[in-house]
Amino acid sequence: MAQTERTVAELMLEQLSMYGVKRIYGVVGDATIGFIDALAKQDKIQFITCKHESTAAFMASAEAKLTGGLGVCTATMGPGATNLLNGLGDAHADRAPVLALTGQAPTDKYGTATPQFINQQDLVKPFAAYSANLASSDAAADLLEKAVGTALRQRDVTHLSVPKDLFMEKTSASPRPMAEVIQGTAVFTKESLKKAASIMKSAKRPMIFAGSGAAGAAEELRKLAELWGAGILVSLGGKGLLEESTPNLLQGIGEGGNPHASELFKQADVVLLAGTTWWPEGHVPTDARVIQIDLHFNQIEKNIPVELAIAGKSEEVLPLLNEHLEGFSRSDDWVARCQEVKEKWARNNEDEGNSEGYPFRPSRIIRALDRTVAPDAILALDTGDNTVWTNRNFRQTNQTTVFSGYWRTMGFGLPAAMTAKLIHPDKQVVAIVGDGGLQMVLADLMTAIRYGLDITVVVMNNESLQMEKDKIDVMGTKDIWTDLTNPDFVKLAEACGWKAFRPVSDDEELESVLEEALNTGGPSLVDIKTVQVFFPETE
Ligand SMILES: Cc1ncc(C[n+]2csc(CCOP(=O)(O)OP(=O)(O)O)c2C)c(N)n1
Repeated sequence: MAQTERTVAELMLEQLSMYGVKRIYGVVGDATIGFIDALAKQDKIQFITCKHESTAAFMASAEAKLTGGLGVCTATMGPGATNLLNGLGDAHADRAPVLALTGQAPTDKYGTATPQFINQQDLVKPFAAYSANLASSDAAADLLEKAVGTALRQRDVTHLSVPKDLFMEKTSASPRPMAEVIQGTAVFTKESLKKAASIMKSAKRPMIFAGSGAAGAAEELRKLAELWGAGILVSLGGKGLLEESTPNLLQGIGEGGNPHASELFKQADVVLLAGTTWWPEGHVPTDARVIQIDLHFNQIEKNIPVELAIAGKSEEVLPLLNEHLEGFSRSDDWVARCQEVKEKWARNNEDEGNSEGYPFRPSRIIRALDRTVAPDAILALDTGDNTVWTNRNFRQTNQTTVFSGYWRTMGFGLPAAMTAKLIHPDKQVVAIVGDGGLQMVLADLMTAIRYGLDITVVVMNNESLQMEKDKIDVMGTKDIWTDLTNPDFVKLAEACGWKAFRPVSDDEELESVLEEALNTGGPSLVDIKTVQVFFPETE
C-alpha cells in the first residue's frame, strides 16, 4: 500500500498536534508561507497571529510557564527570527520549554548573500539547548522529535529553521511519537531524605522558602512549618500558594518583599527551598545550610549555596520529610519571632494600602486590585517598580501569577495576559504594567481585539521609567531620559477597540472603576495616574 505523502509542514503540524500543541504564536513571512498554508488547512492547532514576533515569543513562553508544557512560536527568516529573540531569552532564563520554528532561505540559496539570510543556529546559540536547520524533507520528523523532546526534557528553548522550499516538499515519513520520560518519582532515595532530615533537625532558626514549583504542596508546607517551627517565605511565583492567615507566613522577600522578614531570614540557620530558585542577594543568610527540592535537575544550577538537592516534586518529597520530623522539638522563641514579623508587616501593609491622595500611590492601587480581582484570577506582570509594588502589597489568595522572572523583560504583561486568556477562557485575567512596559508592546493591543480576549490591563502611569529613575537616584548619576512622553492611553486603547477607563479622584472610585473594567467583557484598560515614588522609600 502506498504510504501517505504529506508536505513537511503538514507532517510537522500533525506531529506537534500529536504532542499536544494547541496554539502556535507568530507573524506570517514569506519564508514560512508553506507552513502558514498548512496551518490554514487544518483545525487542530490554532494560529495566533501577533503584530510583532517578540510578542509571539513572549506568548509562547507564557504558554509554557502556565501549562508546564511546550510553547511554540514561529517567524520568518532574518528580521522575523531576530525579533523572536527577546521572548526566547525570557523562556530560556525561566526554563520554559519553547520551540521556535523559523523559515530559512531556500536550499539552493542557503548560505549565500541572499536577502535576509543569517546563520540562525549562531543567532539563537546562547538561548537554545538545541538548534538545527532542516536539510532534507525526510529528516523533518526526527528533527522535530529531537527539538520538542529536548525542550521538554531540558526545560529550555529549542529551534528548528526550515528552508522555505522544504516546508512544501512532500515526504513519505510519518509523524514520530516522542519517548515519554517519567520524571519526578523515585529519583530521590531514602538516604537523601534521611540526610535532609538530619540537616533539618540541626535547625534552631529554620526557614521555608516556597515558589511556584511547590504549587501542589500547600498543605504539606503548612504542616512542615508547624512541625519544624519554621517561618515561610514565598517567591513571586509562590504568592498564591498559601492563605494570608497561614501561621508564620511572612510573604515575599527581596525587593518588594516583607522588609522585616529579610532581617529575620538573614538569621536563619537551615533553609528549605521548595520549588523556587529565587535567592535575592542582600536579603539571604550567608552561612545557613540550604536544602533544595526541585523537580528539575537543571534548576539546581542557579547561584544558591545548596548543600543538598533533592530532585522530585515538592508534594511527594515533603510528606516524607514531615514523617522524619514528627516529634522534633522546635524553638518556640523562633516561632514567636516569625509571628511577630508577620503581624508587624500586616499592619504596615494595611496602612500603606490605605494611603490617600491623587495621583494614586502605588500601594493604594495594588491594594485596590487586591480587593477587586477574583480569588482565582491570573495575574500577568510586567517588569518595573509596578512589579515590585505588586509583590509588596498584593496579598494573594489563590491567584496564579505569570511574569518574567530571570530575564526581567519589559513588555511581558500584555502578551502573557493574552496567552492566559486563551488557555483559561473562563478565568479572570489581569495584567499589571507600567507605562514604559506597555509602550513596548502597544501594537499588540490589536491582537487582543482580533481574538476577542476578555482581559484587563491596569497601567500604573507614573510618566516615568521609575525603576531606572530609582537606580539613577541611588547612584547619583544624571537623569534626563527616564521621564516618558506618553500618549493618552484611554484614547489610544479606545481607538484600538478596547474599553478604557481612568479614575480621577481619590475615593472609592478607584475600586469601582476597577470593578467596572473587570466586568466589562472584551479587552479593557485602566489608566491610573500614579505618583512617582522612590522605591526603597516606605510609605
Ligand atoms: C526590554 C527591557 N528594556 C529595558 C529594561 C530595563 N528596565 C527595567 S525596569 C525599567 C523601567 C520600567 O518602566 P515602567 O514600565 O514605566 O515601569 P515603572 O518602573 O515606572 O513601574 C527599565 C527601563 C528591561 N528590563 N527590559
